[in-house]
Amino acid sequence: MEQGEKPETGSRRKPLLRALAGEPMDRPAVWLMRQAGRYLPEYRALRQDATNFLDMCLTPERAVEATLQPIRRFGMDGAILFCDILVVPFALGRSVAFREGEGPVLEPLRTRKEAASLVTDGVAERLGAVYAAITEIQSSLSPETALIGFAGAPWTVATYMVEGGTNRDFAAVKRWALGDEEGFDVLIDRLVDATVAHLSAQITAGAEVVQLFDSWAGVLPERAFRRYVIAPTARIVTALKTRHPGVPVIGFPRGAGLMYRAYVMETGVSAIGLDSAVPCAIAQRTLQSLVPVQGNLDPLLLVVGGAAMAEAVAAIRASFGGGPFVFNLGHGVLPQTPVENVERLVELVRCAP
Ligand code: 1CP
Repeated sequence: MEQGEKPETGSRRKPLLRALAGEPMDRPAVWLMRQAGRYLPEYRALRQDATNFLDMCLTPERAVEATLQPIRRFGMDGAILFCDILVVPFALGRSVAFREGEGPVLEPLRTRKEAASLVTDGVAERLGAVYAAITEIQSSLSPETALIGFAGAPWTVATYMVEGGTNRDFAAVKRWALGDEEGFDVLIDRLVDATVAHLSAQITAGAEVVQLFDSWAGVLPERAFRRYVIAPTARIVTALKTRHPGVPVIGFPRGAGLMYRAYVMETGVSAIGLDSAVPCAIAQRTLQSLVPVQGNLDPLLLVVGGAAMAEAVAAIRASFGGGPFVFNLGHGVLPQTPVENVERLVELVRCAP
């Protein structure tokens, strides 16, 4: 049996794995992007003890605890590893810091020469603490809960590396990507190799599903979307499926709009994460007919709660409930989210339709 493949079949398998395998379900499997984090008081307490955020990701006992906190409270079907997409630039030797209130700060990478000097050998060795956490999490989860590993997709990670942090106009990275395709390909190629190594090591350590977060896929025009989102994702998916057949890869090209269908057809992802702007009826016809879909409650509806949230949950379930489906948000849980709304959401998703 290949690493990561599970011997259980049919109804004995974990609900999340069954949904991702396309099995019909009485109720959808559910987990939430950013289900660990500042909206949880126990996370804020844990975070206070850590010197910095990266240290939290790279200290197995803290990463294990942060991963398990939302599972203890809400019992989701998926536990997502507590880590960050920016551990990959860190493992490539770039400086990465997280400043309070400011977000991530990286040393900007702006030239082909610098991209060519990135060393991808040894990435997985440098992130050994992450895989140690995975093995420990796997041993603490109930037999019903699946462990989700993840990485940022090359384009999204490149935006942080080139801009030097969060920058909502993407001027530097788009200028490079659109104006010097061959030079920018050098950076993307390095990130493809590093991402395959990182995800493959996560699967070997015990991740049963992996998700590629392409949070900024939506800012590219079509030609660049094909070159920097679809093509690198296809290479990562092919490499992972060769090494770990049977381990589902969820693609999340946030904001991809009309490019969602090409992304699904051309990357080979096993399932597709939908952002909240994707109309459910259209996605049901054009995407769920191809692969299982995951999403897509607006995170602000989880902040609002009450009848507005309940109605939106019912509408999403009505659209997707008849096919392969994993309930999630359209993006991450927001820090101002009331904990009781998350409890209520999980109940609503699990009640009879
Ligand atoms: O002090 C803190 O607690 C830092 C806040 C925080 C947290 C809780 C950051 C900094 N990262 C994380 C954890 C994290 N990041 C997870 C954990 C698992 C879970 O989902 O519960 C995951 C999956 C991520 C992924 C991530 N990091 C993405 C992709 C998803 C998305 O939200 O678009 C991105 C873009 C990042 C970069 C990042 N990490 C942290 C910040 C503040 C940012 C910048 C976000 C931005 O530019 O808006």
